[in-house]
Amino acid sequence: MTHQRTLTAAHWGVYEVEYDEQGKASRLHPFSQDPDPSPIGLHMLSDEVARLRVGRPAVRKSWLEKGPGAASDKRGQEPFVEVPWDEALDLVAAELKRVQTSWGNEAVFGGSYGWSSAGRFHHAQSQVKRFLNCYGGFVRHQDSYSLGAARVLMPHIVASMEELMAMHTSWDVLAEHCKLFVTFGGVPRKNAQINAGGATLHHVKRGLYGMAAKGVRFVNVTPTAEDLDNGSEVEWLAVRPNTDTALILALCHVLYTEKLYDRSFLDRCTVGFEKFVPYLVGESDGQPKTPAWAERICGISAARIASLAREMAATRTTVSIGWSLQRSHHGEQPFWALVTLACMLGQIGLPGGGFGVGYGPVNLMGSGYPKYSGPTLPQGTNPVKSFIPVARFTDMLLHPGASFDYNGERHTYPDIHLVYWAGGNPYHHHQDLNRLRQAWSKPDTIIFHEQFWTPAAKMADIVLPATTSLERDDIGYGSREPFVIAMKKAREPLGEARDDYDIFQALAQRLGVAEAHSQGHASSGDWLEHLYEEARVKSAKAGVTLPPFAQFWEAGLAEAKGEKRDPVMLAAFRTDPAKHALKTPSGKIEIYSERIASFALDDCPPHPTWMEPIEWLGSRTAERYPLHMLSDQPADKLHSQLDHSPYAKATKIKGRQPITIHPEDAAARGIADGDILRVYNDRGACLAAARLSDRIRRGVVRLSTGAWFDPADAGSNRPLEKHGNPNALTLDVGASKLSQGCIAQTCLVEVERFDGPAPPVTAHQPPAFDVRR
Ligand SMILES: Nc1nc2c(c(=O)[nH]1)N[C@H]1C(S)=C(S)[C@@H](COP(=O)(O)OP(=O)(O)OC[C@H]3O[C@@H](n4cnc5c(=O)[nH]c(N)nc54)[C@H](O)[C@@H]3O)O[C@H]1N2
Ligand SMILES: Nc1nc2c(c(=O)[nH]1)N[C@H]1C(S)=C(S)[C@@H](COP(=O)(O)OP(=O)(O)OC[C@H]3O[C@@H](n4cnc5c(=O)[nH]c(N)nc54)[C@H](O)[C@@H]3O)O[C@H]1N2
Ligand SMILES: [Mo]
Repeated sequence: MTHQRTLTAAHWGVYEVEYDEQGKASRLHPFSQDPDPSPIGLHMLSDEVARLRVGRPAVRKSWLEKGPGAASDKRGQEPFVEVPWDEALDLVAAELKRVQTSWGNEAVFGGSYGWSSAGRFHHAQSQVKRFLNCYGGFVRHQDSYSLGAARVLMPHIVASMEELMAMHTSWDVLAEHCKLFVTFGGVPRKNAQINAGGATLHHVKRGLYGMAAKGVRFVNVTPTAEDLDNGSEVEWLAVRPNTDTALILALCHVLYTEKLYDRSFLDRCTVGFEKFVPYLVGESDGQPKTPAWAERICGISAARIASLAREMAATRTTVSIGWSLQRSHHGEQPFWALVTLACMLGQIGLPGGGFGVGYGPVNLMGSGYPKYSGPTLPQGTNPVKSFIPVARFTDMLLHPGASFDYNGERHTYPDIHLVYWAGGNPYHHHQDLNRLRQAWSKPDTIIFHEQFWTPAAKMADIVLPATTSLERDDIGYGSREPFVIAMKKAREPLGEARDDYDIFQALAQRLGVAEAHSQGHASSGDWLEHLYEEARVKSAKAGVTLPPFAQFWEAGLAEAKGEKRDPVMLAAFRTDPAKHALKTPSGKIEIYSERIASFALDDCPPHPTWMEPIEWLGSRTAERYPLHMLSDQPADKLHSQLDHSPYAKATKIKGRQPITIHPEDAAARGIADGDILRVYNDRGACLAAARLSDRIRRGVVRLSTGAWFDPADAGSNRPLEKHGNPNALTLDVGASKLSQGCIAQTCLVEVERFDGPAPPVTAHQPPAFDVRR
């Protein structure tokens, strides 16, 4: 018997699975075709990762003994009792039935946000939605934590984020034609390790180095210079966080007053410029948006702002923005301002000119590979109309019946009795986790499918153990990636773990909806072939050919063959704006939006506007909390996934998440490199370990997300978080009434040396178990 390597895909890349003599999966290797593979997943087979697996179905003790709602404030503090699968499934089915009968499906929250694992069939978030749709529906979520503000704003003013992401000008075109690349928020290669569904060939390093080699000049507007490496020179403009809108408006002001803007592009391709100008020049509010005005807000010198505007107008320029900028209070504004700036420069649709909305956040942007539809699991239709903007989860639990604004409409929060989660970690992703903990006691029942004893799983009532990608057959497919991956099962499930699909099918049987759920497919294998073939037919229509399923599975991967185009964003629109009209109300780019004007929102005016964030370095709060905390994405993992792997653990200092701080800010507080710090504000406090760097602006600290939430005293309201989870400190309010997006990057803190004996980190321990009385 030969033990050939097989492939597996993760969001962060493809790995080759090596088998030992006995045929046991023993080691993971980087994908040999990948020029810049990610090390994040190399330890997925390690014992340290396995140690935290959920082994058997488990039920919180009071819930098991006294039923739904019992001692719900003790979630996370009580032991679990392990039960046999059949009993666990009976309990879940009965509870779904009870809630449906008593309050209807409007009482079930299945919004279940989260990235799950790569693999298009066993995608947990799609699985839970599909299952709940078969059983009468659920309250869903709208938009994402990633792009809360941008997803709502951009279709009003230019195009949906999906469309824009798919048409980004490729790296090769940028290298060839762009002369000046100005980016707000860097192009963090650490983030471009990821592509939803499976990155296959990582190309961002090659893209950036290639541009630098061709002589493209880079200007990086960011509080931390660490987010752009092109192997060469980068000019760093160390902006104050959350003030980019003011800076961009000042660039527009220079273009306007010095007549450096492209009148003909504005006339042909945009609407509303004349309604924006009175604001820009200060006619409408008495404040011209001059470089001097912007300097006081953003901290970049007026002289440099003015000269940068002139340089942009004089040469082929791309302006790019990272997603983190819209993950802030009034996060719509920097995106709208950037598009407006690009319109004034008039290079949209030209190779190497125009704007980008996300070079860096994921691997797909800048790809020259064809776009085609890969396999995805259909989720069915949801009869329940109630929804929430994704980041309003705590508000929903705290305020059932209250109303909220969203995208020009008013809606009402439903009254949730049951929360069903699969494939996400709300104790990772949500802001102000102490506030979430208060709300968490409201529902009668919280059910999780999890692979690991994450903080969220530990806070549930019923936890069902799910398999990992290595334990099931699946298909990896990421947008604008050249390969579809046959993710072959590499080992048997650990413990009693089952596939999410099998769990849902077993529940569907108990609830009488098995047929609808399986759609007549006898097994997961049937589903894979069906989904693949469906995608193959669809892709062929778009000119991309894939081999038949059997051939693909046998080969281990398939190359999506199609014309390799080097896209130029909005080129067709530029050439003929009438024929290639945008889906905005005017068909053109909207610098002023009549539609948003009609919403009459006090926190989202109808054109790009500088509005002070609720807290920032220029606000009163900064007198007490003088540091702006950025909580960016972690380099060593995807969100909270694999925080317990040896690779991620090696990045910690004294077991805590490092927090980057400027040496002068550290010195002023008597802090040395490696010291444990207490990071705090009125909302909470956490421990983190000082990492000194002069590549961060003074007054700014950076605490990457992902350290598993680890409150010292689970019983108190504002416990000390021991591990370095920034969401112990962040603010849980919406970006605006337009989008209600999450604003994780709007957060002020203070830090001090923590001199006492530091409490041990316990986040990477399984919960306590008890036996049934
Ligand atoms: N402060 C701050 N907070 C942030 C952000 C920030 O910038 N700053 N960023 C936000 C953003 S952009 C995002 S996208 C979110 C991410 O938030 P999440 O997507 O919730 O984070 P993950 O850690 O990826 O959670 C995925 C969970 O799914 C589980 N899982 C994986 N595969 C399977 C499976 O097959 N079955 C089941 N049942 N479970 C599975 C994993 O074990 C893990 O616990 O965080 C947001 N939170
Ligand atoms: N390794 C890894 N990669 C990831 C993820 C992960 O968890 N791990 N998550 C993925 C997901 S779900 C998403 S949504 C994307 C997110 O991608 P982004 O939103 O782009 O990522 P962030 O890491 O939050 O921020 C990137 C940079 O923006 C800068 N920045 C923050 N605030 C400001 C500001 O106000 N002004 C300016 N000019 N710059 C600012 C920060 O300094 C930071 O270096 O990343 C994806 N990629
Ligand atoms: Mo995200």
